[in-house]
Amino acid sequence: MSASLSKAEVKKLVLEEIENYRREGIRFAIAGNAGYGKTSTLNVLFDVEMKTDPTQTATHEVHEISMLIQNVKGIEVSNTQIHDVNLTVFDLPGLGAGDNKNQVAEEYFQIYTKLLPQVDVVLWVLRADVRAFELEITYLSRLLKIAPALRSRIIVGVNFIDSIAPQDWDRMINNPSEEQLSNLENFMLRVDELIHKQCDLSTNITVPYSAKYAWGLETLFHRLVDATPVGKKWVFADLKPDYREAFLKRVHPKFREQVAKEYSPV
Ligand SMILES: Nc1nc2c(ncn2[C@@H]2O[C@H](COP(=O)(O)OP(=O)(O)OP(=O)(O)O)[C@@H](O)[C@H]2O)c(=O)[nH]1
Ligand SMILES: [Mg+2]
Repeated sequence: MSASLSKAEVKKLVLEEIENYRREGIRFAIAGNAGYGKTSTLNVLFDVEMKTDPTQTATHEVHEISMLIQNVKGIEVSNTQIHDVNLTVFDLPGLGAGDNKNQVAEEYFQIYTKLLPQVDVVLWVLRADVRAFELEITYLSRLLKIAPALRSRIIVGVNFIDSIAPQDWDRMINNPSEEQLSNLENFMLRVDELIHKQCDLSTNITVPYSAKYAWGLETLFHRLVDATPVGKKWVFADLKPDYREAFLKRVHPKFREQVAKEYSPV
């Protein structure tokens, strides 16, 4: 910023920028292979109930859920407290979906290339019990060639950690067993090597969780907030320490009704 600007002018510019961010809202997207629990993740993370399926492709088009975060007190613009900011989350169809796999994947990939460059944070979901990353490496590399700026906006979620070998999740304390934790550590090293390094992601963030057992969700929510661009992060500023719960209290109750109407299982 030029040194010749007065303090008042600088303030005005900053406030304008913040106001722009506010109007635009915050946008998250969830992406990855079919059946990796993308919709389930959003269901537990945002306390909604969209349709999922144990055997068939469940999400065939982009589902958009939009919630108003109320009473945001993080910042003042022109002496007016900002109260409401919109958070939109896009649930994408799975890339490897469909009977004619290549064709459908390609069609969905086009959706990815159009939508993802417009969002602030992408959660790219892997499965802890699937060790083949070819599909992810292929599509991530292609995507990043088309939209290199996404390098700093993609974080990796490792879902299904309850299913990692030897699948002996401790239900009493709702935690992975010692052996699962040790296997998870190795899995994360492979993710680092094959996804972050090979695809050249600059975020270097991998978050293990289980949507089924609601394990690791608080950390997942934190990582999404941490990855939000600096200009928009203030929206979450006064939610600490119980980020997600505090956040959900701020979302207008009508939001859940609306999502249920549009995307609930029939
Ligand atoms: N064991 C286990 N099952 C899970 C987990 N997350 C999701 N599932 C199950 O996996 C199946 C697929 O979940 P979805 O949420 O529909 O997966 P998706 O990635 O949205 O699938 P598409 O929309 O078809 O791309 C469902 O039966 C979920 O109950 C998890 O963490 N652990
Ligand atoms: Mg889905």
